[in-house]
Amino acid sequence: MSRGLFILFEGCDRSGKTTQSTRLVQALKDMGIKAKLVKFPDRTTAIGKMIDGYLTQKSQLSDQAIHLLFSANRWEAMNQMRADLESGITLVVDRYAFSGVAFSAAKRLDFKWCKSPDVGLIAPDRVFFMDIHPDDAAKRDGYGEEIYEKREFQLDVRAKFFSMMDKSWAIIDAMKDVDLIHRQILLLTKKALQAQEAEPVPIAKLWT
Ligand code: FDM
Repeated sequence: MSRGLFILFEGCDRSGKTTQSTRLVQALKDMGIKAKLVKFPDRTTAIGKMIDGYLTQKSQLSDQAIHLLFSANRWEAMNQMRADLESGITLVVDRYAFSGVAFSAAKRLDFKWCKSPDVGLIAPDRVFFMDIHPDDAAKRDGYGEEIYEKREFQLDVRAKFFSMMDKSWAIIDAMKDVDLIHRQILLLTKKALQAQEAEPVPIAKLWT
């Protein structure tokens, strides 16, 4: 049995990552493919609860401390993610280490320092970058509720994402129709699954 794929959604706030990742999991399941949604930060764990307190501005933490908590929140999920991938489950992940680096580096923390705690995490096989200009994102429902939802900051975050892209990334125009985006992403995912079937690639490590 071949392993599952690690499909990642990244992007700025309110770009539709959650909508599209949820729809992708459902579509894969409908096709009989084992799939699971994973979301970072995972606010349900003890570390996740500390992150939630910070994001909703109930508690304060230094930039370095919150950065390391976000990373720890990924590391605590690694054993389960590896087990799932090895048992043939495709993981559809909503945000990951690229968000970690983009947001902290936009706060002017050193780029290399930001990457280091996430070195060695499981690497995604395919990344969908939901691209939206922060001015368009700001018009969407609920924008501005959390600490990072400010225009200049989001512009900087977007630039940081662009600086980390490689050939495993696809830039998705998040202003397009939701169904259209879904079909585009499903097609790209099917291609990735077929490629993995034809020529299996082992699970890789991030930034090594
Ligand atoms: N965020 C998310 C970070 O700053 N670092 C990280 O490592 C991750 C995973 O947390 F503003 C930020 C990005 C976003 C906020 O994310 C919460 P969601 O997707 O809105 O829950």
